[in-house]
Amino acid sequence: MTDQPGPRDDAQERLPAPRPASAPVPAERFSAPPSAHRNDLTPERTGRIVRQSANARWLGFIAVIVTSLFIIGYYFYELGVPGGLTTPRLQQAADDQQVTAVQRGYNLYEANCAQCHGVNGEGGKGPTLNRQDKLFAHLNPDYIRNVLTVGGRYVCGNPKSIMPVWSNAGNPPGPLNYKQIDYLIAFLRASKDDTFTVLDPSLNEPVIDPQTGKEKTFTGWVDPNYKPAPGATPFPDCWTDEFSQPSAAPGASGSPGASGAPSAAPSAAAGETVVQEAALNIAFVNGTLSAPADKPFQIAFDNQDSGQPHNIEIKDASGAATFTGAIVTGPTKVTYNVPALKAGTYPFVCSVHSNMTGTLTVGG
Ligand code: HEC
Ligand SMILES: [Cu+2]
Repeated sequence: MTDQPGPRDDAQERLPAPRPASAPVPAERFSAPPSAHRNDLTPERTGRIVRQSANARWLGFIAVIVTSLFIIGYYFYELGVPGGLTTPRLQQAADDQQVTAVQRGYNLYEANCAQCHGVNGEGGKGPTLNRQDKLFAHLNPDYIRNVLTVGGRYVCGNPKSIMPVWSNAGNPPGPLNYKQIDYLIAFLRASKDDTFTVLDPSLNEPVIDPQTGKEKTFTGWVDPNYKPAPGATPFPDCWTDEFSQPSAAPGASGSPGASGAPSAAPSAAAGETVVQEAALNIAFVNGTLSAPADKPFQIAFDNQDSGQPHNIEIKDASGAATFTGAIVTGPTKVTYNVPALKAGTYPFVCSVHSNMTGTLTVGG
């Protein structure tokens, strides 16, 4: 601004002081009132500054408190309150994901696997999956992944295994992708102690049980506290080995070697009855058999299932096995010598495939 005479060496805004036209130009350099140029503080101003700084200190104090509380709170939110009161946030997120994986695995299992392994893994055409000793020592995630990638032949080396390849990384590729395989593994390894909600596979909404009106739930299979009995043999690598172990020896008169020459069957010299049974497509061809009471008899068993192990196991009313025939892999014929049985009705099964069942009527 150059409308004022005199040197201007500071940039302060000045209001032009009114002056009479006649008066000489004041000698003062500044046109602001003298109060503006005071360097000392008035008592009011001092008071104000003191009050302001007290406020500022409070504000700062509160800011520090709030920030520290936030940091402490966030610390516990992130890492969990000690003593297990809350779950760390990352852990929580992982748990939620785990739950989702198990729920999806459940649906995949029921849709693809239950037909052979049973709705609860109790077994059927395929081996049981829900047994603790098996889950403990045998069905680990890597193993399950391999089985699903290679197919059933991975288990016992049986090239005719009825279990197909499931993973689309297999050869030939199966129907499930790596994520779905992960979900299945998560489900098979889920803990017994955890309860999960059944979700509708397409809607992803909880399924309501029409009877109770409540959400349907399921639990995992794995008992986290399971400990095998000391000295127990771990589950064999090949599930059928379990049946062919000599544990059944005392009553296992059906072993083809022990029961004399199988060729003796047609002769049945002693007038023994010969009952015909066959197995095809993992089922007994004759669902009902009959035999005389209190007399030993023979079962001519024709396993027509190529590559499939089958036998006949006759149970009594209590469900205990009264006769266990040797397991034979088809196509084969074998003759079982069954000891005398009292009159009655006896269910029989294939020891390998728990869904192969029939009824034997003795002395009917
Ligand atoms: C057509 C029937 C069938 C279907 C469907 C089926 N499996 Fe299997 N599974 C078998 C048979 C049979 C075996 C035993 C392998 C063999 O020796 O042939 C087996 C073996 C297994 C094993 C290894 C068991 C062991 O004792 O080592 C696992 C794990 C398994 N299946 C998981 C699954 C899963 C998961 C699914 C669904 C994606 C499935 N299976 C679908 C028939 C089936
Ligand atoms: Cu069988």
